[in-house]
Amino acid sequence: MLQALIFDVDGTLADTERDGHRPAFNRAFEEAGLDWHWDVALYGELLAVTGGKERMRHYLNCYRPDYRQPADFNDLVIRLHAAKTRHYTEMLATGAIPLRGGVRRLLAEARAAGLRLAIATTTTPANVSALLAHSLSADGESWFEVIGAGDVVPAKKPAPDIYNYVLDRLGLSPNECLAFEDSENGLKSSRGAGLKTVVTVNDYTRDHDFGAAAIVLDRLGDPAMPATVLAGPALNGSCCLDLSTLRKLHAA
Ligand code: XBP
Ligand code: MG
Repeated sequence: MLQALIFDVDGTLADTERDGHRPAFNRAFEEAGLDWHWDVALYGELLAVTGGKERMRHYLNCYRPDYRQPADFNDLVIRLHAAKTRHYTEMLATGAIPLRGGVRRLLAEARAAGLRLAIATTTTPANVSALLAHSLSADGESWFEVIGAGDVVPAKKPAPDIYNYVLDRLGLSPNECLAFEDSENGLKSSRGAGLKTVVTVNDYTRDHDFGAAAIVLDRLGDPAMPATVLAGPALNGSCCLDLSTLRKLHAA
């Protein structure tokens, strides 16, 4: 029996990376007087590494071999990341980043049907709270029984740890749940935890390898903006990925 749906956040619930996280990083860099700037294309490459602090270190190692680390480098990374989180959550508070098409519809359908909801993400917990409060609903966080986020597990996606953490807290086995992801790192993580996974692609992830997904779509879809299946079973006349299709995918 399908008991719970477990959602990734960035790229899956909302398109947060290009116009959310990326400018927030750039503002933090500018504010600190650093000449680091991540344009849209570079940021797409940097997304290969999950986690903001890890991403900054990766940038310096691979793109700025000239950079000389100060003695307090670890503190600098932590300070920059805290500033980035402040900029990002302030941006979310203005309602700047809406949920992706069909997300609200599916969450509401699942709640009405008594399915349990959870989150498994690499992003910082404050980012999840801000997105849910400002883009879903004032009580959006309470829609999710378990929120696994950020440094709560040391190994971020593509490691399966965050999904295992969430499954453990839900008290469910992977075959009682479905995961929702947008990226190859995310899919590796969910599959590594044994979860069947729905993928909705975005501009940064369209060309990733999603061979291990149960279905790949351009969005979850709703009547105003229907979903298109990119790989996997057809939606059988429905405009979107609804609960009956989800139950079939889960049972297949
Ligand atoms: C996406 C990420 C995150 C964000 C930045 O995670 O890789 O690192 O880009 O978040 P997911 P922080 O798709 O699993 O939600 O800066 O807070 O780490
Ligand atoms: Mg993601």
